[in-house]
Order: sequence, then structure tokens, then C-alpha cells
Amino acid sequence: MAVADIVQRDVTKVTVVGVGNVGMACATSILSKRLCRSLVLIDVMGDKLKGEMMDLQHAAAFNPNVDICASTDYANTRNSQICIITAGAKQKSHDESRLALVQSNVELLRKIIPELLKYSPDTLLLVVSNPVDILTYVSWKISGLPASRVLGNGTNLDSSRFRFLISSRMDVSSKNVHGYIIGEHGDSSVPVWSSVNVAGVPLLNFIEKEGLESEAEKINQEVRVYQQDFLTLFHLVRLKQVVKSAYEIIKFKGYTNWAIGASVADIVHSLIRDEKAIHPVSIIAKGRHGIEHDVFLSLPCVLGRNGVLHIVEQTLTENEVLKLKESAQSLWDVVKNVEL
Ligand code: 6V0
Repeated sequence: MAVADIVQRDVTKVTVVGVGNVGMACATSILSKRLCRSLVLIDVMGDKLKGEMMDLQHAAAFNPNVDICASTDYANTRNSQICIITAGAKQKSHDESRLALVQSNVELLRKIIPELLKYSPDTLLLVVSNPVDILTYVSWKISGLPASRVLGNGTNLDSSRFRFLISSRMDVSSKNVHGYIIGEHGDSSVPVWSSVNVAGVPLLNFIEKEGLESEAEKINQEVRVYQQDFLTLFHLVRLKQVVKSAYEIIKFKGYTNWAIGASVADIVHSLIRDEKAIHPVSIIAKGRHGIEHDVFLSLPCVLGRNGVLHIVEQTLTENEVLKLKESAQSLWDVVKNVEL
């Protein structure tokens, strides 16, 4: 390990609030990626905290040397560089929308955020609890932190699902499929089809060049039936799958956790190691692509030690801008009625 890495590890402290399925998946992903020297778990359930802490500590011989503390007392979170919020109610059934969770989770944030800020006034806040865009906005308002220090996991996971679905159809690694889902983490998310590419080759060219004629032919036939263009149809099929994925997983196993844990750890990696990597995360979007309201939604952002360093200005088609504005409007319709 490089000296810089060791120095970096020695000063890193991460807090995870909420030790449910998601919080623990975040914790284990962060531990296995060796992202911090000190990990603090906070919850309201003392026994659960104790059990989770002991279970993690018993893996000490297999993991890097990390101080793990689990407590209901926020004093233990002092000087955390990043506080991750996963506490809260979750979708109770596969047909309950994320937006239905709003007010009960706002009440939780009103208790949690001042406690975190009391001990780590300069922390970065990474919000995971749903509805994540609304709750990131609420966290920003309650915390009084600069917008660059408050971000939500947003469509980081949706984009990974999107890339996976395309890559599995193309039979290439999803690492080589470049594509973003932006907007709400939820039903109004927007896939940016105009820039999807595989190793720099636009998706449509890739299908033709790689000889995936049957795929192209199948789509062409459907295109003729629906009289829509190729991408619109492909878009509909794929987007439906991305949006449905979480609902499907919840239907099968009751919750989602492993992919969101990996997504959060990936973001933490970029923040803590000052990677300047680009992630679609939920940030304040006012003034971008003609969005007029104070809404948080996902756009590709450069992330580093100080949080959100830049928002990448993508070239979107007219239709993509329209969809993004619709997504912003549907979030604003909720945000403007939230009682802070
Ligand atoms: P869970 O398993 O019910 O865990 C929630 C945890 O929060 C429990 O351990 C609670 O005790 C704890 N909690 C409740 N109130 C407080 C409080 N005041 N202070 C501290 N802890 C508290 O839920 P799960 O872990 O499955 O989901 C957590 C949240 O993540 C939900 O809002 C989900 O909807 C959300 N997800 C967000 C995703 C994303 O992509 N942004 C993905 C998956 C889930």
C-alpha cells in the first residue's frame, strides 16, 4: 500500500446511521474496500447495534484493521468525514412508491441531522434513505451545509442497473458500457440514450457493427409495428426494466441491499480518496437544463474530498431535456409541500 494511502486511512472516519439491511450492506462494502480507519454505526435499536458490531468485529482477522463502534450516542461520530444516512421507513410492499415515504422520514431527519452536525460540522452528508431526492433536499435545508457537501445516492444505482441490462444483452462487461440515468431516483428517471456508448461506439452502431442483427431486426420489426424510432422503443423496454428492478427485488426478497451497498461504497471511495470520478448523484439542480426550482435530482457530478466539485453539463436532446424537466416538476410537486 502506498504511503499516501496509509496516511489517508489514518484520518478517515465514516458514520453510517441506520443498521438495517441497507446500512449494513454499506458498512460491509466500505470495510471490504478498506475505505476508512474508523467506522461508526448509529441506530435507535441498542441490541441490534451490539449484535451487528460483534458480528463485524469477529471478522477482524479477515479484514483490515478498522475501529468499529456501534452506539445510540452521536458523540461517537465526532469528526466524521462522511455521514451516510440509511435510517428510515422503507417501501412496505412492492407496489408502494418511494414518494409515499416522505413525511415519516422527514421527521427522522429532523432528529438525526442536528446530532450529526453537532459533532462533525464540516462533514459530507450522503443520503440513501428514500425518497432519496426529497430527503437530500430536506437534509440540505436542515443542515445549513453548502450544497456541495450534501448529496444523495440518486441514480448511481439505477445507472449501474441500466449498464448491466445493456451489457448483458450485448454480452460485454458493464464496465465498458457508458450510460447515465439522470433525474429522480424513481418512476420519472430519464435514461440519456443519446450518449450511451460501448467503448466509444454509439449503441446503435455497436449493434450493427458487432453483428447483432437478430437484435436489430427484432427491434426493427417492433419499430415498424409501433412506428417509433429505434431508440425510443429500446428506451421504453430498458427503462421499464430499470425502474421495475427495485420493485421486483422487493417482491422476491423483501428489500434491496447488496447493490445499494456497493453503490454507496463506490461513492464513498470517490469522495474519500479524492478520485474526481463522475457519478450520477442527487444534487441541487436549479439552473441546469432550464430547471427553475430548488429540487435535488441526479446529474453526473465530479466527486472529490470536498464533495461535489462540478456538475457535468451533458448535451441532451430536446426530448431528454423535456423528460428531465418533467422529473424535476414531479419532485417539486412533493418538495413544495414538505413541512420542514
Ligand atoms: P430497515 O432494514 O428497516 O432499516 C432501517 C433502520 O433505520 C433500522 O435499523 C431502524 O432501527 C433505523 N432507524 C429508524 N429510526 C432511526 C433513527 N431515528 N435514528 C437512527 N436509526 C433509525 O430498512 P432498509 O435498511 O432496508 O432501508 C433503509 C432506507 O434505504 C429506506 O428508506 C429505503 O427505502 C432506502 N433505500 C434506498 C435506496 C437508494 O437507492 N437510495 C435503495 C434501497 C433502499
